[in-house]
Amino acid sequence: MAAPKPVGLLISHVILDLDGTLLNTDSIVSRVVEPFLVKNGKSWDSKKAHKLVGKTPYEAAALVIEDYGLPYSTEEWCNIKPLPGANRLIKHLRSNGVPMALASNSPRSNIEAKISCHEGWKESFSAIVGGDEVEKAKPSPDIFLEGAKRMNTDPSNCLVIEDSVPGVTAGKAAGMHIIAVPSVPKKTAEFSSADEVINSLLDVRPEKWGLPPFDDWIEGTLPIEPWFISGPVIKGFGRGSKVLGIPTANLPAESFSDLASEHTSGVYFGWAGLSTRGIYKMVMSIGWNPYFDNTEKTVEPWLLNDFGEDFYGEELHLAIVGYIRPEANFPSLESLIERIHEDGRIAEKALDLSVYAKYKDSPYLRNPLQQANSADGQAELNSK
Ligand code: RBF
Ligand code: MG
Repeated sequence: MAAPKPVGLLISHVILDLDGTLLNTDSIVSRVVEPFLVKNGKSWDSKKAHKLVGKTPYEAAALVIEDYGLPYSTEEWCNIKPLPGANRLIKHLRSNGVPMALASNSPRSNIEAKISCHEGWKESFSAIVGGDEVEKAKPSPDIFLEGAKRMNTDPSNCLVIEDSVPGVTAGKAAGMHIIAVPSVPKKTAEFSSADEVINSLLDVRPEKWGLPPFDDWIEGTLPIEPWFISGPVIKGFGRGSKVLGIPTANLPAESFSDLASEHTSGVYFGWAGLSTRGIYKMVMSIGWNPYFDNTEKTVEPWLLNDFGEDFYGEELHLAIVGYIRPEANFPSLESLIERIHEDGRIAEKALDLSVYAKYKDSPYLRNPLQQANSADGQAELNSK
């Protein structure tokens, strides 16, 4: 992560983009495009779709749906889930009295429909500006300038959080400070005009901008709303035990296209259930392994236990309960290995804390089907 360019303690207001920044708008694409393809006799290749989405900003995909006037009820908007860290960020800024605006190219009515699904969101914004309320959409600065104006503040006091290149361009043109949270991986070069580029909203450090810091980190870990995934253990790249001495029990990429778009990359930890063996502590990486420059997103859990044998094909159930850090690149393989072992020690220790230990008894770890329908829809993978 690039360090932010120095700023004075001038920032007092935050302006947030909606699609792809707070909301996982990508899911709307799979939920609309998939049935459409199927209806037209094409088979749905979720892997391809993910790549396709990766090439254009998620926001553009959402706008296509809006442009074509595809009928979307309020209820359907509610299928779009908040991105990791969105609720946490909104709550934090609100409870610390930092005024926030929402600035989106979407029509105002769509914004209203989308945020009405999420408790406490609407009340948290002192201004909402839609694409239909200004002359020119992003990358023009109009939307952001209007947001500042409605909050009665100067653009230079505003910190913008944006996932798209046009959004970053718009914010810069408005004379604001920008944190980019790219929805699309490996394109960080295009975001070089942003003041900071981060992986997910979990990595926002408000104190870097003179705003009140988060106080929810515990012993180097961040509790998250748990999510649940499962699948048969497959062979990874053969780099696990052979090169690193870290045998990861990889899950098949095809089976978590939803998950892949729903959960940003990073190092997480939690509990792992193996159908025939028991429940173990686990630390995992999700993402593109920047050190190896993978082209596909992978989920690589490392079970913190010495099994003494492989267990490919066995059903693995995971409860992911905490976050440690973004995936990073490293100057050497040794430093990567050292860091992964450090992650293991952090997870091992943290999982004894009651906030995390309580999930060890999740029924899902033993019988995923049981929880697949609850758990806030987070275990959809399982129904595939
Ligand atoms: N790969 C990276 O390129 N960067 C990382 O920061 C990184 N962190 C990891 C953290 C943990 C806990 C684990 C289990 C793996 C991590 N990896 C990371 C992935 C690692 O490179 C991968 O598991 C091996 O290449 C085996 O495929
Ligand atoms: Mg966006």
